[in-house]
Amino acid sequence: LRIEAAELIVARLPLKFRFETSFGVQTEKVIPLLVLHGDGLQGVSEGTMEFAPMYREETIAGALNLLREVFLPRVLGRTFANPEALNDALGTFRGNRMARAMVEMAAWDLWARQLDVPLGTLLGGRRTEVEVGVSLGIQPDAAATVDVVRRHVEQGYRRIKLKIKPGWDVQPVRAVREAFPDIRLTVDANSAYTLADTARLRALDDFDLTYIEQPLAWDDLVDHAELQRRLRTPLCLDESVTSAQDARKGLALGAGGVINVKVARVGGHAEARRVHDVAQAFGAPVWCGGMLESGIGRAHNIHLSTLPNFALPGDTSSASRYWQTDLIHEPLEAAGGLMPVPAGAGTGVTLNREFLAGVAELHEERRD
Ligand code: OSB
Ligand code: MG
Repeated sequence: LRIEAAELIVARLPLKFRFETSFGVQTEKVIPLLVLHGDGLQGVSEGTMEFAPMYREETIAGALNLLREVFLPRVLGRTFANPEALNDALGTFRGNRMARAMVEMAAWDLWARQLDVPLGTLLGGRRTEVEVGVSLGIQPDAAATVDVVRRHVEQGYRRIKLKIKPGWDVQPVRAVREAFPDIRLTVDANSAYTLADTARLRALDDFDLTYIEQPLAWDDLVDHAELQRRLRTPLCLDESVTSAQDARKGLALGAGGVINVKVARVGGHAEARRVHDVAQAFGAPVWCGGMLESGIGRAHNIHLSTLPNFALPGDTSSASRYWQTDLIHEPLEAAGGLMPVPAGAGTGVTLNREFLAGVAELHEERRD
């Protein structure tokens, strides 16, 4: 695995929908990409940190700085036995897992292309399609919520996840549950509650939710364990699991019964697989989350989701929901709630360089 050169790209794309969560409203996406070159092939990854530190603490500006000054100099011009050996070269650094994951994930794509196998197969997955659901932002009212749920249920999505926040929780959930008694329904609070809201959260126990995602603080496991003792509905950890060790501690404490695995949040594919394995040992299902990725990140997510303990539908819905034009050539479209795994080596998708040139606000090449 020889790393000869790297391209750092930042693109800006308008979202097709207004995405409101407990931490704000999003109408466009700033998308950092990393392309690693070696032996005539390219591996590509997408950064999932955001412009501002709203979901976790990482930012795009911080990631670009670390990639230029610290991470890329550690790998450029070097040869590694495999992506895990490459990741070891970054392993002494603390935190900043999303920034490190950009290097690791591009290396996995490049390595799988060199071996001429699909990335999912290389990770140990066997599926050719994966089950998907959708994550729906906060809507203006209950009627609009039921409407947007109906549209996505009709498209075949296998799980509906509603974003909630204090003051917008029981009401939309009740409306949706009454309209759709049998769908697999979940909620995601993105850390908007505290233990003082226990009564409010306990009211959600009445709606047969598959799980309540990240109700409490983004860096907490202990209060989640206390809350879980007070609720029947399983909690699903998202923000507060950044590693397999976090997963072990969270599950051992009883902080939840489900984990949302986001590859970049935990530092890349190898760590994501370890989170998957730890959860499996605890008998806890995992599912693959999303960060409104372009086709590059989406393809990585789909490949990871081919592992066996991805036992619940992920957030990796059709690319056409998000973008008028995606950054890749291949369509990533689900049908009947199943997303086909892109065929071919690596992620199986390729950058649309011509379109990218028109939406890139930064494009630089780095060499050793
Ligand atoms: O909490 O899962 C989340 C998007 C951005 C940041 C955090 C989250 C999300 C989503 C969207 O829920 C999932 C997707 O459609 O990619
Ligand atoms: Mg979440």
